[in-house]
Amino acid sequence: LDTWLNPAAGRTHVDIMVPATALDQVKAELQNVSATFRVMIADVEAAIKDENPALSESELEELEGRKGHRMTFQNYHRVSDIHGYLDYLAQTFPDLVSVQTIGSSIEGRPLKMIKITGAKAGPKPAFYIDGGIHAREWISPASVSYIIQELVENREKYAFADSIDFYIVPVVNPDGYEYTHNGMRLWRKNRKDAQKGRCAGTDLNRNFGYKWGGAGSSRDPCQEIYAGSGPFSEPETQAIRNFVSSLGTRVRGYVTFHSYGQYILYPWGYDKKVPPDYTDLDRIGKMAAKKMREVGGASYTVGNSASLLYAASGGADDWAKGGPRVKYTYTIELRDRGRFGFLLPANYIVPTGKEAFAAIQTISEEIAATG
Ligand code: 0X9
Ligand code: ZN
Repeated sequence: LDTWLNPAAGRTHVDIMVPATALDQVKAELQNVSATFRVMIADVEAAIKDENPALSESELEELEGRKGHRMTFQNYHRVSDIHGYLDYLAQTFPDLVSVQTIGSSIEGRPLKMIKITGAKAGPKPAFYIDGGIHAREWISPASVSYIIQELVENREKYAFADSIDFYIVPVVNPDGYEYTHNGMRLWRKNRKDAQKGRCAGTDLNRNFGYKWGGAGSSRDPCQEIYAGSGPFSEPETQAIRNFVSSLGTRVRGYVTFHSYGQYILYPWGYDKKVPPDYTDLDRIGKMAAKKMREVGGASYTVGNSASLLYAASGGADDWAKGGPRVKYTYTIELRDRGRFGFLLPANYIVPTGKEAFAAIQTISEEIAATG
């Protein structure tokens, strides 16, 4: 069985994917132990076919000719389209935007970061945002791309954007992400050792070097939560560590987007403990949830990561809080709550992107106000 979502506080169910051949047996076992169950997705393969009606090459070329890039928010895109959009923005708005490659993935793909500069003079607080640590969580890079669009192309609407420098990596795990497009749709990890005929992939969200290797992570490369051979053993997590560290004490926000479940999580993730300033994190988190609901309609639950979900060590958020001590550090689990799970149809990109942007706006306004 493949667990998509574990049980959590206030949620007494678990989402599991069952091979068709095992379905009758699993149903019988569940009935045996008087567990109630509901089929959420009757045919995963059919759901995969439905989620992302592909644009043809000619439609993509038409788009590129008309707009200068291939990005839409009606479809999930390949890494090259997402990176192409960043390059287009840098060319079109050279005073505001620049693109930098902060490292390379295991398979040699660039880890591209877009910097969106605040218009105000002088040193400004920095806000680091990323997506796509987990390959199969397609709504994450899509929503982060939506955030980038708002910050650049609709900039005049947002006063806070003048007083913050944003640093955004939409696809932290490009190898895994590409593999979900051309290999296994439900792949989670990076593609470490994929060519070597053993179990492939490190869970990048278990590979960060704060409380690495503790609860909720595994030393077994065959597990979905394999933490890697050591803290920061992977080039993707190294690149983030090096880049965020280079920003120094300017960094006031760190948000990493995942799916699914609709949660705004704050540290710690390694244990059911909270950082000393968790009341601030909780207050801003709840303001974000309220705004997200207003703009997109979905409800998000706010709380400490290990208490609300499960303990999991080596996460990016714990490192951001425990290493460079970033004040507003969150993991946001985007839509949905299990109806489609990882296979969220592409027509949900815009409402979910609006929610993601509302969260960034709320946190940014706090950062801009407090300096
Ligand atoms: O388990 C994870 O890495 C995240 N959930 S997901 O379903 N997207 O895989 C939650 C991470 C929360 N943060 C920490 N545990 N540090
Ligand atoms: Zn994830």
